[in-house]
Amino acid sequence: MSTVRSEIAAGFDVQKVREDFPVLKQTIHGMPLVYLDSAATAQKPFAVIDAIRKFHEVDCANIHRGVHELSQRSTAAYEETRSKARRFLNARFTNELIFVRGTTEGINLVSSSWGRHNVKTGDEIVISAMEHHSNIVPWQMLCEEQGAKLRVIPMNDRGELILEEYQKLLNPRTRMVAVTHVSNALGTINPVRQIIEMAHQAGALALIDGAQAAPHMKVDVQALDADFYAISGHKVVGPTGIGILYGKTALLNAMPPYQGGGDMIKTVTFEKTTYADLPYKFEAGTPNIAGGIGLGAAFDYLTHLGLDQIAAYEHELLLYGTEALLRIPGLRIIGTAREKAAVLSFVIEGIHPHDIGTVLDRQGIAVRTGHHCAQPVMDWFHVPATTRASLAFYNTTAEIDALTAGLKKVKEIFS
Ligand code: 7TS
Repeated sequence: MSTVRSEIAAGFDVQKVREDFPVLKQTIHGMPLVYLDSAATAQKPFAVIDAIRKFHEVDCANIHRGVHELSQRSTAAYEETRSKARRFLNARFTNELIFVRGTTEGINLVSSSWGRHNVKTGDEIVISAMEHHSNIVPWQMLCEEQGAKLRVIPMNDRGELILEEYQKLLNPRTRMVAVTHVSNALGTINPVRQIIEMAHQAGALALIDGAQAAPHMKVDVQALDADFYAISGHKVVGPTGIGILYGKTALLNAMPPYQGGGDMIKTVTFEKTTYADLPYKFEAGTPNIAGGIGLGAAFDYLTHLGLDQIAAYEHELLLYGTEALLRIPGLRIIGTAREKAAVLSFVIEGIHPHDIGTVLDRQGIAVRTGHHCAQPVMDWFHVPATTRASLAFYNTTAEIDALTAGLKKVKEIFS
């Protein structure tokens, strides 16, 4: 299996791929940019930039309301992205894909609309110890409002969820299990198929935060049997301010609207409003049309490159990077799961991550330092913050070499 993976990776022409990303061709503080912060946001290929530009230059109009040519064009392009999202996530029906601002809004939509109508006093919501704040806080808010209880699946020292403990948390009061597919702070790839199955056996629903999975691996919401799956456009080389929430038809149909306004109604009188059918019931107001169209180009781009090819190549980068970092004395990698995406979170004894990030930046190397919006993960590992190099398919082993050289300089300065 791993030989097959490395053969696929060997066939990946990263130099050619890099030509598609104009932002990568620049120097920062006189050094070539080494962008290692793709978990925060991915860079954008020409295909996405051009699609957004074409919309504004040629097709700009509001959607779902005009008989005129421009409105028809913009509506068609925007709705085409919904079909592309269906194929990208392998959903069954196009109306199961709701446009949202991003993963955060997708989760808030479910916790508000589904949550307020299905979670009562004494009910329980299960999340995990490695969630991004966006998959903690909305559930916490819901629990406070409804008098429900938030329960947390613990993890082991490698940063893997402990499924035996998860099993113990499940009971007839469990309404929802909301877990990340891939951890942004640790890189752990969770066994979400199994997690969902266990939730269903307990009579609960399952929401998967796919923000960090969708850019790096093939996602199949039907094979996973996820009830809800949320992704952010900007992490899949698309624009910011747009994302997709997948939900099963029957669940979405039974849920009340999230926001009221234009485009989500059938009829309005002062006495009563009737709501539009799926997916429009959840899409009040003029959306991020350009973003939606750009997202469609992003789906095409990743599909064309091949998610399996991307995953194989990034895995090789992860192995290379892990080995390289471990050669640095005093460096400890936080997150060593056996199933891991290309995230390298680490601490260096005696040096604060912000100092590391600042010195690296002077060398043109962009990493993220801090708690990565996952403060409970930092608490669990007893570190205030980490430095995180998050890799994408446009990164190279030479860039990892630049990172290790940069870290050697950090050590010289601070020791
Ligand atoms: N869930 C996970 C696992 C994430 O990594 C992020 C963003 C989100 C949800 C929220 O996504 P948004 O697009 O709605 O903001 N993670 C990061 C990060 O790791 N660094 O910056 C943002």
